[in-house]
Amino acid sequence: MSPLLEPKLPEQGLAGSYINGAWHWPASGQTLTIENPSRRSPICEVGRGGAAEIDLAVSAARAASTGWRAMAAAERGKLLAELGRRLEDNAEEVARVLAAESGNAIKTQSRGEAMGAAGVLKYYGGVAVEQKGETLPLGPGLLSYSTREPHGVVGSIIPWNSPLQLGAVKISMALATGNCLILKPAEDAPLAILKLAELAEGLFPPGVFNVVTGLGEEAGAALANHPGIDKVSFTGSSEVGKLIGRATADRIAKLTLELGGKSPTIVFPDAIADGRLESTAQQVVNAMRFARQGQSCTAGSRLFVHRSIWDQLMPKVTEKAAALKVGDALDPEVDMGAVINAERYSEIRSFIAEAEAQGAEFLTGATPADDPAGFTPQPTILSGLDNTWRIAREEVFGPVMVAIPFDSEAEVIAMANDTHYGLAAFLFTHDVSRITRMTRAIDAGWIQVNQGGGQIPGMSYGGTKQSGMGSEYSIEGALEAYTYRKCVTINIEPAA
Ligand code: TXE
Repeated sequence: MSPLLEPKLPEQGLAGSYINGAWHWPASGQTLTIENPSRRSPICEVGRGGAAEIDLAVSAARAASTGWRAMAAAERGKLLAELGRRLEDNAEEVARVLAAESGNAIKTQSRGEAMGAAGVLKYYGGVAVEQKGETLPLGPGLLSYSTREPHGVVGSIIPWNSPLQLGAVKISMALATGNCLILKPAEDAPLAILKLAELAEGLFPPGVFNVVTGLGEEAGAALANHPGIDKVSFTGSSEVGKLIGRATADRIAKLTLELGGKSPTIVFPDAIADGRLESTAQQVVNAMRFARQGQSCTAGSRLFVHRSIWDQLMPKVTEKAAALKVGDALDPEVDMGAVINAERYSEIRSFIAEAEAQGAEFLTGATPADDPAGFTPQPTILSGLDNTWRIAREEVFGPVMVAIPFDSEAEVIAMANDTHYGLAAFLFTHDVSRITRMTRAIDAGWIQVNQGGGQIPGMSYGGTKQSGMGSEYSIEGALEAYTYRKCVTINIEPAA
């Protein structure tokens, strides 16, 4: 076991699942080994929970639901904000756990993610009171008003690419709106979420916040299919999103999905004029999410560059990507760590090898080694291909950006939208009319102009087309997705 995490044994408390305010070892006694993808070495074992643990958690959550939804929103908000503060106070330790299990570098990603997750908890803690309804002025004889009611018990399933941030979003949205939650973290990276559950010990009433660790097809499927789950919130692959959609459709359970992306980054000539070359190139690299090895659903992985500035911009972008230091996510000097596991590494490898065989040109990077010491592909930028190639159409979920020149606005809009995804886009130009035309034309839930930043608490974030449904990070998104409107109309008798 690693001194990094020092996971507790069942008799010491932490044993994989946190159910009804206590640590729980799965009935089967089976475990999953959590590995450090930078070092290809085991970190610790967690419980391999399944249907039995989901049943227990659902019962606990249903029992807690009446009291939790009745609590004043301000009180619920205070508890969430307190969890955010506890996370902030322990951010460095949690960030180290996160870096070890996810492969995301402590310097560029994991430390920021721990603080970002705390910020999300505090944001929703503050806005929990905004769970407001509406009234209608119907004259003296009627009072008609609506309230926002929680669905009841929410099941959330999250991936491994940014587990703490995504977990914090799911916890916050469910709990702020008066729902109880069962969170199923990814089997590859559940440890930071367990740390968060440890920080939540004694904070929420038992059963309000539960974590069940286990495999997707076991614990995840049991959660999505459970009749006691009123709403499912899922972030992950489109393939599993569709499975969950089918499972919830049978009982009309509410559903939000945050799925993949193949986001365009579009650079017009004026974006490098007037001394902006350096900063634009840097933002293009940021948009690609190299700090997460490109394992981000928003990654600007298709770079469209106006042909007239290709020879100026591409060397700069390439130079900046190539300068990123790749290695062990816990090394304080490393910018880019490891991809999550052998399977993902090998898929990324085959995407790049296929493009190489088809004649793509490496501006930087190479087809990754067959059997590496850690799952650490290099930042890779490919050109000499077009938007129809598989590597330009499918989500690689690795540090691979394809660069394609364009000549006209109409041409680049057509290429940007020629995808079944519609999550994010990055646009680089300072021409207000062009910005307005382009932002109107591009199919994406989130368009950033002249920057490649991350999600902002308070701003609704979600995709169109096959990138998902529903939005996160804002109180409006939480109200739409985690509550329903209950309308009450009262016939008022006149005074006798
Ligand atoms: O995701 P999965 P994977 C995309 C990305 C990546 C690909 C595969 O392209 O390469 O998906 O990643 C749980 N019922 N994204 O295979 O399988 C699983 O345990 C219920 C984009 O790791 O979707 C985990 O908790 N749950 C994405 C979660 O689903 C199931 C982030 C995600 O795993 C399940 C991740 C089932 N049958 C991957 N099967 C994004 N939007 O950011 C698995 N799970």
